Amino acid sequence: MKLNWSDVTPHRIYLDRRRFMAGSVAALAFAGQAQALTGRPSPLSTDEAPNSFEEITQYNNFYEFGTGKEDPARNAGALTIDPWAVEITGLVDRPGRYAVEDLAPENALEERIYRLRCVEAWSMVVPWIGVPLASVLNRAGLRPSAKYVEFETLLRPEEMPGQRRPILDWPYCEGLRIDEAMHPLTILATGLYGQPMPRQNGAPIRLVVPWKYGFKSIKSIVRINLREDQPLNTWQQMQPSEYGFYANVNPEVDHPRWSQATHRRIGAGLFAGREPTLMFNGYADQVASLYAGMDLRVNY
Ligand SMILES: Nc1nc2c(c(=O)[nH]1)N[C@H]1C(S)=C(S)[C@@H](COP(=O)(O)O)O[C@H]1N2
Ligand SMILES: [Mo]
Repeated sequence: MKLNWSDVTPHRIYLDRRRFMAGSVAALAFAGQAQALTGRPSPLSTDEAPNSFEEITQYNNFYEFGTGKEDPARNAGALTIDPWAVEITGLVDRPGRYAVEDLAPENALEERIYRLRCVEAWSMVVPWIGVPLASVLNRAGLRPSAKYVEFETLLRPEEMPGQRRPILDWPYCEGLRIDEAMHPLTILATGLYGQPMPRQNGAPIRLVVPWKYGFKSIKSIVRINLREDQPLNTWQQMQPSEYGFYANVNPEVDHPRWSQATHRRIGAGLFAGREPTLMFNGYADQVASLYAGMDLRVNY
């Protein structure tokens, strides 16, 4: 297979950057903007080559900014992300409004290079920067009665043109079972590729759950609510026969309208073959035990 320059460059530059990351001058030069955000490397990262910054920021799903893959990059620029507060409510000892820096302080940031598999059967590898969601929930004082966590995206139709139309039941909501939320792979991300989170990717703070279909990884979060009963997530509410609460990546359980056995890797080239989809998106060793004894055809 012939690689061309644009195929190999992003990753090479990226590896070089990682090598020289200690010098923030290199980081600044790379980021090409005033602010750099670094996270220490994590053993939970994949060693697969990340997609390019262009791919990750130009091909997005963020229906608040439109349903086309290029709409978020085109329309998200107007979103006000400073000031921003995340409200933590429900079954915690310390409810309140928290600043993003309180939830994800710079000295706690980690880099997590994860596979991302969309339910639409495409995938990428993204070098996120963030903190374990568990660290945030622990600091908020999770109560034993909290069995589920619910997340909500900002509701602001003035700045989110997609919200002016009833495409989904706004605001976008998601949820996790507490053991999923506390799993070390689950993070709140505030950046990627060594810089603050681009708006089209869910600035200033979004969830990343790498073993689940991408729609679980809710963007631009303003509320985290701890509750006893299972929340209804937006896509399940829209189309319950097609999208469930769990949404674990599973090549053996097809979407009613397409196969989930394989996917297209973004950036792999027009003529690249499809890749086989792995159980739990390749994270089975770490997460399969969460679902022991559950029928994953019923709990899709
Ligand atoms: N608020 C919100 N979060 C969202 C979405 C959305 O439309 N709105 N799309 C989801 C889907 S379907 C995917 S695949 C991922 C895409 O994340 P990315 O654009 O950073 O790759 O975001 C998820 N989070
Ligand atoms: Mo998705």
